[in-house]
Formats: sequence, structure tokens, C-alpha cells
Amino acid sequence: MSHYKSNLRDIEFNLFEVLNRDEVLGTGPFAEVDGETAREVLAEVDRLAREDMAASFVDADRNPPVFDPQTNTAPLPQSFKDSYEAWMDSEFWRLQTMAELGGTPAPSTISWAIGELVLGANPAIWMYGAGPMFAGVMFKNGTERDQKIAQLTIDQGWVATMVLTEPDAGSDVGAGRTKATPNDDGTWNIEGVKRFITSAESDLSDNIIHLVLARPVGVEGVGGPGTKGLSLFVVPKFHFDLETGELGERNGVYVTNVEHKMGLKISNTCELTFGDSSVGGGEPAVGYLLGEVHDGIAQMFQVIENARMMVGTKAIATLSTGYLNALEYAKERQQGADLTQSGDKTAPRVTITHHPDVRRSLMTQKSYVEAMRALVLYTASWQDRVAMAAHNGEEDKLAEAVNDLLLPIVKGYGSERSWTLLGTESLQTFGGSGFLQEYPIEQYVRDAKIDTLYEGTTAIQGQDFFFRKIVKDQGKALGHVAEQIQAFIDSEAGNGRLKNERALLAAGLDDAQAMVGHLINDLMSAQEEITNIYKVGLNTSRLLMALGDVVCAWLLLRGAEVALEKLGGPDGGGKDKAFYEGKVAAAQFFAANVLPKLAAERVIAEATDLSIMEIDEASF
Ligand code: ST9
Ligand code: FAD
Repeated sequence: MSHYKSNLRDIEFNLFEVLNRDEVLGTGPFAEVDGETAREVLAEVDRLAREDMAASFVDADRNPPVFDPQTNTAPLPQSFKDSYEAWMDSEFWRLQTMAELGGTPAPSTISWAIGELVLGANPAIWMYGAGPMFAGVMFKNGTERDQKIAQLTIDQGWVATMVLTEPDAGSDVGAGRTKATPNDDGTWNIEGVKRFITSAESDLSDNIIHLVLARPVGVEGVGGPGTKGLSLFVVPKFHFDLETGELGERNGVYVTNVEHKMGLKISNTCELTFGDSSVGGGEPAVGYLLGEVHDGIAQMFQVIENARMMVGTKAIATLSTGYLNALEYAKERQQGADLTQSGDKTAPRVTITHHPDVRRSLMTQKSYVEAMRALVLYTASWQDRVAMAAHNGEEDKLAEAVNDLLLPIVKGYGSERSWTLLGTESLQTFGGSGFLQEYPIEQYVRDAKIDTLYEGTTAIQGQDFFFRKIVKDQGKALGHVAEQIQAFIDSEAGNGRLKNERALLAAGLDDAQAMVGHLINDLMSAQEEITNIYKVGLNTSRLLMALGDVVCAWLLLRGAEVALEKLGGPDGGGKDKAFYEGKVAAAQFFAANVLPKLAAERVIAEATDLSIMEIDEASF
């Protein structure tokens, strides 16, 4: 039986009962994907994920690819290749592919619902399979030449990569030293060493397209310091005929190492060497400037935004299957007597679901998972709005800004909460058995840790959230979301059943807004006393987590409102009665157990001083 336990019912609850996606499906840019089609696709991807894609999850971890320094290759095990093929052959990736490139675009909400299923079953499949999405970035930003490369990438099934990181340029991408020198024929020679590049080598496709940030040299007006001096180059593993895609000579970009990792081992993480005469055949690494414009970091951020959404969704998908595995175990494992009979040594043994602390743990997992699934799909609903406006030749600035605001919550909050809860609650539910490879949780914990690290660590997400998404945006997007939350607080949502929860939400929102205000004051005071900016830096991650809790609580309560309506309907929720009661219980639990903690976070933020910045390093 497969490791992967999906929750299609809750995905559909969000899509169709809360976010009313039937209103957008089959319309405008999504004309080809109506509600019925979307439901059928979700059901089929769910099956594929649980069966074919999940099938190689364990084998791929126990028999990871091995780097061969003689050939600079790292082939993948057949079991994983079978799972990958099952996904690619299904062609459902066309729902995330531009129409101009042969795709059938679905709303982002549907795409990320599909994403959850694939990422929960076997995350590396989504990553190796992202070629068509990368092609979209090449197509949108590219010249006619780049657009042909984009089409070939899809038609030939080529894997693609995002290449930013260097040994001395991780979070600080602008410190990158890889350089690009122009050739007479308009191409560029790339030289340098990149580190930690996902999917940079495999035997899944006969070519690999690298999107590489490098600094142009010898060209006036470009290539200055920092991220703004970087340009984006398309660098193939093999040269090819632009019209037919037929492969030609080897290009001088070689994988020179594959990392040994804690988890997610099937996803090759590579050192990538460009244009080194002592590596491979010593060829130059020839690249094409994307779009023939030097706008690298902005172009790369189109990829990064998608990848940050992907990482958050991956983390949350893993927590979801972690919780459902833990729940199944807890329903079967018998241990101890019911607490009310603990004095009676002959009392019958009960399943551990009878123990209050196990119930607390299970409901903690359930409420966070459902909150964060709602967060992913709510965020995606803003992306739907962006796409619908674009289809009408318009820009929806508010939708763009709210999506931007929510992305670091999806990525930073989603990955931190998921990874932590997988260890402290999901694994813990299994007792000692959780530590064994017999159950999938230990692999989940290892595979999910990376989510707090790549695509910008949590610290970077916190800074992005405060400085860019709140301060630079002048609080517009945050103000809009806060207004929506306030309107819910002021409403009669839940018909009296959610009164206490709305009060808790009001207090949580007040605490989080006070933290924002306090950080802004600290930031302003830095104009007089520059070291006060440290006080901001000491609290940006805290703020990200606090606002994540508030948004999640609100989304859970909105779901509870819908569930209460169903329960109050003529059939009392019908066959879904237990499901809807679970929705209400999770929202109430989250409000009661998570929101009160924000008062303490606020006190800590408001009391922040500079003492830890002033203490000598030797005293750490
Ligand atoms: C990695 C990969 O870790 C891990 C998994 C790979 C799996 C790959 C496959 C799956 C992905 C599929 C994707 C397919 C693509 C699909 C697309 C579909 C459409 N938002 O603040 P400044 C820009 S990869 C937008 O001064 P610094 C902006 O242009 C490695 N743009 O920054 C800005 O200019 P302006 C990941 C943003 O101080 C300019 O940058 N590595 C944003 O120079 C400069 O901004 C990282 O993530 C934003 N949020 O540099 C690095 N932020 O202001 C983490 C910046 O004029 N480090 N821009 O608009 C950071 O993010 C740093 O904060 C920094 C700082 C590098 C941005
Ligand atoms: P550092 O930047 O050295 O950070 C170390 C610590 O310092 C972190 O805790 C960080 O939060 C903190 N820190 C650093 N700067 C600041 C700051 N200014 N303020 C506060 N705290 C700070 N990169 C790619 O380009 N493409 C890929 O496909 C890719 N895939 C990856 C796959 C894996 C498995 C791994 C491990 C990494 C991958 N990366 C990839 C690189 C990844 O994005 C970086 O590891 C990440 O951005 C962090 O950089 P770093 O490891 O150099 O850590």
C-alpha cells in the first residue's frame, strides 16, 4: 500500500464550497477547463498520486542516484523514472502550461490543488517535470529564438533548472561572480561555478535547459554590482537545431558533484561548472541572453515566485499525509487505559485516540494542515484574478499585491509550521515506531526540512514580507486583507456558534497589527539612530509567523462558517456530517489554542532592545 494519504475531500471543500471556483472555471482564460473537467482531473491525479507517483517514494530514498565523476552523470533509479513517466504521460502538466505553448491553462487554484497531490506523493516529480513551466518564463520574456527554445523544451520533454546559487552567494544572490562574456555571434560565454542546483543532471531527458544568472563583463552600462547587475542566460547541456530540436555538440556546462543530503535524495542537487577548460571536453559554455535584455533578477523572480509557492505547497502536502498516517496509526494502536479509569489496573486497554494528549496532538495537526491548505488555495485565488484581468488586457494591481503579500506566508510560515509539526506531532504520535523506516514519517521529516531553507530561508521570507510586501507596498495589500478579516469579525458569521472565535480573532488581529505598527516605528526611528533597524531585523520572522497565524485562523473560521451552513441545512450535512463537524472543530481549536499566544509575541516584539546585538561574539 502506498505511503501517500491524500485529502481530496478537503481540497474540493476549499475549491468549490468556500472559494466558489465554479464561477471562474469554464470562463475567460479558463474556457477549456469547466467545473466538471476540473473535478474529473482532480480525481484522476489523486489516483495517480496515491498509486503510480507514490510507488517509488521509498525506493528512491533508499537507492538515491550516485554521481559518476568520469561521465559527470547521476542517473535515477528505474522505479522513480516509472513514476515520473506516469505523470508526464498523463499530460496533466498541460493545465499549468501557457496556451501559446500547447497548454490548456487551468485556474491557479486548480493547478495548486493538483500540485498538492503530486508534491505530497513524490515531490521531485513536480520539480523534474517543471520544464513546461520554465518554458512559459522563456516564452513570456524571450525573443523569437527563445520562444522556439521554449516550445522545444516542451515538445522534447527537456528538464529545466534555475541557477542562482554560488558557494559565496546563497541568500545574497547579488554576490554572484559567474560571468558572461559576449561573443561576436550574439551568444555569450558563461564562466563560473554554481552550487546546489536542483535537477541539473538526470537521465530523464536527453537535454537540460539551465536558466542561469550571470554578470556580463566588458559591456558598457551593464554588469554592475549586486542583483541588478545580473542577467539571465539560457544555457543548454547540448546544443541543438533550433528548428528540429536535433541534438548537436556537447555544451561546456557540466555537473561536477552531486550532494549527499539529509532527505529528498532523488532530487539531484548539483554543483554545476561552466566553461572550465579542465572539465568534460573543455568546451566553452555558450548561453543566450533571455529576451536580449539585461533584466536578469526580475526575470528570475518570475520563476522564484512560482517556486516559492511550490515549496510552501510541498511542505503543507507533506504535513497533510503525515497527519493522515498518524491518524490511521492512532486509531489502531492500543496502549494504556482511559484516563478516567487509570486507577483500575484491570481496566480495558484503549486505542491511543482516547488519550487527551493524543487528541490534542491530532487536532493540532489537523487544524494546521487544513488552515495551510486553505492558505495555499486562497493565495492561488488571487492568482486566478491576476490571470483573468490579464486575459481582458487589464492589470489587477490589488490582486497582484495581495498575492505578493501572501507568498512569504505560504513559503515561510507554511514550511516552518509543517516541518516542525511533522517532527513534534506526526512522528510523535507513532511513539518509537515513528523513528523507524517502517513508517513514512521519518522520511517526511527528512524530506520536508529543506522547505525552510531553499527558495529563500525563513529569515529572508520574513524580511521580504516586512520590507517589500508591507513597507514598500505602503501597507495596501495588508490593509485589504486586514479589512476582510475585520469584516468577518464584525459579521454574524456562524450564526452565534463562532462568537468566541470571532472575539479571539479580533484580539489576534489587534496583536498582529500592533506588531506591524511597532516595527514601523522602529524602522522610522532608525532614521535618527541607525542601529534601531536591528530591532526590526530581530522581529521580522516573528511577524511573519504571527500574521500567518491570524490569516490561517480567519481562513479556518470562514470554512467553519460554510460548514455550519451545511450542517444547518435540511439534511444536516448528510453523508458529510462528520467532515463538516471536523471543519468546525478544527477552526475552534485553532482559534482557542493558537491565537492567544499572539499576545505574548506582541509583548516580546514591543520589549525588543539591542542587548543581543551589543553582546560580544565571544559571549555567545
Ligand atoms: C532554489 C531552488 O532554492 C529550490 C527548488 C528548485 C526546484 C525547481 C523546480 C520547480 C520550480 C518551478 C518553477 C517554474 C517557473 C514557473 C513560472 C510560471 C510563471 N518578488 O530587495 P532587492 C527582485 S533557487 C519579486 O534590492 P537584493 C526585484 O526585481 C535559489 N521580485 O534585493 C528587485 O528589484 P525592485 C533561491 C523580487 O538586496 C530586485 O530583485 N534563492 C522580490 O539585491 C532587487 O531586490 C533565493 O530565493 C520579490 N519578493 O537581493 C535567494 N524580491 O526592487 C533568497 C526581490 O526594483 N534571497 N525581487 O523591484 C533573496 O530573496 C534576497 O532577498 C535577494 C536580495 C537576493 C532578493
Ligand atoms: P546562507 O545564505 O549562507 O544562510 C545561512 C544562514 O544565515 C541562514 O539561516 C540564513 O537565514 C541566514 N542569513 C543569511 N543572510 C541573512 C540576512 N541577510 N539576514 C538574516 N539572516 C540571514 N539554488 C539555486 O540557485 N537553484 C536550485 O535549484 C537550488 N536548489 C537547492 C536544493 C537544495 C537541496 C539546497 C540545499 C539548496 C538549493 N539551492 C538552490 C540553494 C538555496 O536556495 C540556498 O541554500 C539558500 O538560498 C540559502 O543560501 P545558503 O545555503 O548559502 O545559506
